[in-house]
This record gives sequence, structure tokens and C-alpha cells, in this order.
Amino acid sequence: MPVTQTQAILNGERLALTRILSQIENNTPEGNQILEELFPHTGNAHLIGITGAPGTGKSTLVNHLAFQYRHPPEGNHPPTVAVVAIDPSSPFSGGALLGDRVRMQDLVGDSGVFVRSMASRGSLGGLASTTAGLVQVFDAAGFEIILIETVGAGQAEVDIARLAHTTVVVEAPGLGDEIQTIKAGILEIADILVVNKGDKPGADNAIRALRNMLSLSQPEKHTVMHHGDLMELEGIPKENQPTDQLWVPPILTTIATTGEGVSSLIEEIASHRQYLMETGEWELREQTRLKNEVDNLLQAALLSRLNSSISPKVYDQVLDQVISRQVSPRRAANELIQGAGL
Ligand SMILES: Nc1nc2c(ncn2[C@@H]2O[C@H](COP(=O)(O)OP(=O)(O)OP(=O)(O)O)[C@@H](O)[C@H]2O)c(=O)[nH]1
Ligand SMILES: [Mg+2]
Repeated sequence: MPVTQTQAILNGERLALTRILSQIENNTPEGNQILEELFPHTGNAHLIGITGAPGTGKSTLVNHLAFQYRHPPEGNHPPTVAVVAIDPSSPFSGGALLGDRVRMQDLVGDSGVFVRSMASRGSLGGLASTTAGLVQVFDAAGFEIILIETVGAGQAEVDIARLAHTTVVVEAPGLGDEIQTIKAGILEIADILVVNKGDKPGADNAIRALRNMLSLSQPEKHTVMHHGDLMELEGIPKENQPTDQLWVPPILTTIATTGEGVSSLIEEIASHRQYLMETGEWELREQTRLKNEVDNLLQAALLSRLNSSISPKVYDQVLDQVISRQVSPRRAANELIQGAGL
């Protein structure tokens, strides 16, 4: 009996994977059909978002993460790893990262690793939903760890980061105004903070700045359990201290070019997963993730239906009436929706 494409993907066959990933990027009906069949097989992978400003070292870090996941300490199970890099300048998409060539070669020859990079422009179905589709394919194909690299610069990236169970925000010293991060809403979604380029001057300052921001943005989280250690609370009797576990984002230093600190990062990622599991947060995040995805698709579908059912001429006429103050914006929007029969 011939193996169907869906079955080949579930078996993790690389050729079938490559094919379906392209179909999803091109938003083809066949790709969407296969995604339907794959979806019941998803929900097993640990989805890890790696995000941060351009040039902070995300790709280098992801490279080392993948390598170290595949080469764990003696006696440990090496999980299979998929990488989705949404990043035109990624070394995975041909950018230069000469120092790491040897390691990249090791990854290339490893059937337990699959790397897919996608240009941030030119995804036909919308970046967030295309990324969600790619991730679902890897999940269904049995990859245990899925690393998703995004450039944390705007709402689209925040949406993509929401795909993940664990979000790692990467900072680097010497990039100037750290407050930018907060403006982009990135710090709020961080489960783990990494100050990369620990070999550069200013790394200590970056850590201090992050620690300050964290304590400003999460004052209620000062009194909580972290990794099973109850933080001492001055002046508050033990029985009045909160017992609910809350996650305080740890701040780590790495040197991605040498791999220093990467094994600690892997440990923190594992701790976060354990925390999510123990507290029931995993289930909540799953629900939120899937709701986000449905909402994104719903908005995109409604918007495209709206755009295709309102003639540009009618739209311009209504807009002119608004500009000449004959019709209010609200009434204009209602009339356009009614006229489109939606
Ligand atoms: N000194 C030093 N340089 C690093 C470190 N990590 C990365 N770099 C360098 O920083 C540059 C950018 O690294 P990338 O890994 O491409 O950074 P990125 O965040 O993926 O960049 P974009 O995808 O373009 O946003 C490269 O030249 C790296 O070699 C580090 O820990 N120390
Ligand atoms: Mg990159």
C-alpha cells in the first residue's frame, strides 16, 4: 500500500516534511488539507520561542541550543529538535556564521534535527498563521523540542511568541536603550531572560537594568516560590505568605559564540516546562495558544472577505462623505459592512 503524504510526515520522513513546509508557506489548499489531518497528532512538543532585538545573537544561540540538546550529558536522552527561524539574516538561510561552521555541519548531518527558515516577508497566509502551521507539522512529526526564532520588533513578533509554551527573550549589551524592549511589549511575555554577548563590556549593566525593570513590572511576584525555594519575606509571617507557585523569570548570561551558559539555559527551559506542568499552566497556555490561533484566522478570513466584497469605488465614496463631515466614521463602517452583506 502506498504511504500517504500525511503518513510520511507522521513518520518524520524528511522529503515529505520539506514538501509540506513549502506548501504551508505558499498557503496551498493541499497543504491546508494535510494540516487538517495532522492536527489531531499535535500537542506533544515543547514549543520554545527565542525572541529579541535584531543582532542580539538569537540565531547563534539557537544553533548552540540545538547542538547541546542533541549532545546531552552522558546517559541522558537527546530530544529531537526542530528549528523555525523567521529571519532573513539567519545563518540557517545562508547568512555567514563562520566560527560555527563545524557545529552547523554536525547539525546538518543529524537526522534528529530539522531546520527551516522563513523570510519574514512573503508568507502568503500571514506570518503568525504560517508559523503556527510549520510548528504543527513538526509537532505531528514527533519533534520533541521546537525552537522558534523571531525578531522581537513589533506586534507580529509578539503574536508569534504567543505560540510558544516558553518564551526566551534575548538581550545584548551595547544596543542602547533597553527601554525599547518594554515598549514593544516583549518583557511582559518573557519566561526567561538572557543577556547574550556576556563577553562584551556592559553585560553587567544590562543584567542590572533588566532586574530593575522586572521588579518594576512585576511587584507582586517578589514574594514567591522559585524553583522550589521559598524566597524569604522580611517581616511577613510564614502563614501569610503566598503558597501558590509563581514563576519569576530568571536572568541568565550567555556567550552564544562559544556556547557558554547554554546548558544552564537548557536547564531553565526544562524547569519552566516542569513549572507549567505542575501548576496546570501548561493546559492554560495550550488553551490560550489555540484560542489565539482561531482568533487570528477568524480576523484574517473576515478581513479578506470584507475587502473582496466592498468595491473600491463605494469605499471611496463613503470615505469622501466622512471627509466632508456628512457621515460619521462609525456610520460609514456600519454601512460598508451592511452593504457587503456581512
Ligand atoms: N562577542 C559576541 N558576539 C556574538 C555573540 N553571540 C552572537 N554574536 C555575534 O553577533 C552577530 C549577530 O548574531 P546573530 O546570531 O545573527 O544574531 P540574531 O539575533 O540572530 O540577528 P538577527 O536574526 O539579524 O536579528 C554575529 O556576528 C554573531 O557572531 C556573543 O555571545 N558574543
Ligand atoms: Mg537571527
